[in-house]
Amino acid sequence: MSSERTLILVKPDGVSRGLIGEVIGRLERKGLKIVALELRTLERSVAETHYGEHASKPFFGELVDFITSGPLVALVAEGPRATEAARGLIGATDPVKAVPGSLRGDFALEIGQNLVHGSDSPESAKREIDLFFPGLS
Ligand code: IDP
Repeated sequence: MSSERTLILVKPDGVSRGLIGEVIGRLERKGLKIVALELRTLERSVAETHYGEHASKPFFGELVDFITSGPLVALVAEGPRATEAARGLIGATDPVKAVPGSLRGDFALEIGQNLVHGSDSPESAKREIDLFFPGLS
């Protein structure tokens, strides 16, 4: 079966709450393979590029402040339809609406601190992997 790569971030709230293992464990138990992984604190310029599609939104400044506020874990997960599979594990953007059993449904309450990022399409995944792990998409 053909394989695909996707970018996952354990956001600073997930790292500070000790949930790195929980996120990675769920990705691995689903069958996705971790092919790159790094703990890093983002520069504002990288965060602004990553979230560029939201630049005109009222919450953009808050979003960049938050994602640069401390270390996050960036990783590339690989598997069949990896982007769709990971989005299913992560759950809806608003954690109150995310179904129980998803990461956001189980571990988050606030939209601004929703624990995990996952690329929203294979095209976004390629762009995001190129930003975080050049050459790996
Ligand atoms: P996604 O992370 O589920 O793909 P996006 O719509 O791409 O959701 O939004 C990116 C991130 O921006 C969200 O994960 C969330 O943390 C933040 N965000 C989205 N909408 C709002 C909002 O209305 N207020 C504050 N933060 C928001």
